[in-house]
Amino acid sequence: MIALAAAGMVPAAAQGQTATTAAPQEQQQAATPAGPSAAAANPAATPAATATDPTPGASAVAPATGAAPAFQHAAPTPGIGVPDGRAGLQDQFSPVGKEAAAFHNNWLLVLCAIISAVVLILLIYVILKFRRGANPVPSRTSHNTVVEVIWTLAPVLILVAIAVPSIRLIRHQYSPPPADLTVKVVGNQWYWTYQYPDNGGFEIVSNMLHEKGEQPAGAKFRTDADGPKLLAVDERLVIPAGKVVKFIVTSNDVIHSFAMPAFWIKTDANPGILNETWVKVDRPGVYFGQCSELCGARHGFMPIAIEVVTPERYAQWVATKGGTMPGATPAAAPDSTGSTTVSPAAVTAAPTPAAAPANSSAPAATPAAGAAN
Ligand SMILES: [Cu+2]
Repeated sequence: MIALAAAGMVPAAAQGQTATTAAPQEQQQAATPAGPSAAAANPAATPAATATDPTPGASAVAPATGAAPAFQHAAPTPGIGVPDGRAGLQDQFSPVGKEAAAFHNNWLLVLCAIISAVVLILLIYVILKFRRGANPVPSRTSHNTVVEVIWTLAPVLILVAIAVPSIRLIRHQYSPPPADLTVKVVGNQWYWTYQYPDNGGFEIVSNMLHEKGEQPAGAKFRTDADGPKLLAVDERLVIPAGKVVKFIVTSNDVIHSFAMPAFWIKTDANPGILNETWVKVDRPGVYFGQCSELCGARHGFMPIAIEVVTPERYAQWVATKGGTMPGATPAAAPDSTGSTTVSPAAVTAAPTPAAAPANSSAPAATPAAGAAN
């Protein structure tokens, strides 16, 4: 709805009620020059018809390919990248995730089971063998060197057996390979913005999709093709498959947390601090996560959806957002001027000082948000 309002899809009078909540995002949209961002908001703002019918805005921002085809988002696969009620971990699709899940499932769980079984068997043995009925005269044994050496050494060996793969995993997690693409992830109360500095610096604003009948007037509502309830968003974070993607994570207001269970990611988004994590996902698909740090009234309603696409489709998607691919410099938009005009815009678009007071008027914002539901 907020994106709609900013894009002028909703009459100004209609937004009056939610003006307070709309403020930060509206500023963000308004601060961005008419070019890429306004057009970027368009596909989201236009209800379902967009998919088949490219809007004038979308074609206008695609100098690279001439006629930009509308980008078809993929539908999620059941049981992949979504919680499905299972007891264990979600299937993993990043190198770190695969290593961590294997470490957990094939090593930690097995060790836990063996230790629990050994302790249980010893307990049962002691209870039966040394019960009072069988030992009218109790033993007065107080030391046994062999047993003492065993119960000291065995835990040490177990800890070493856990520490070695654990430290190796941490090393892999925090020493990423050189990045092919960097995406800046910014948490906001209560939505995410994603910036693509390597693709011309455009920014997308990602809001949760509401259920049919609950969506703000004129806004798109969730369908199953978008994803599950409370997880589907209007604008997904799109990354190319098979590439090392670095996420730089920060926040505009309070502490959020950027979490994607299928990629083994959970990184706090702290205002004023840049955290870093990375993924390399080979399987194209849609994956869902949520903000995982209690960040205010609508903390539960700022999901994260990452769509992994082939590099060719990634270039298409970037074109629909008015971005550029590094290396493939289009004649219409020289790289250097493109990036210099966009970069300051991206900086001014970050509504850090302005947004803070608007957001901190929580009492006003919360009832409005409630009313929007
Ligand atoms: Cu949050």
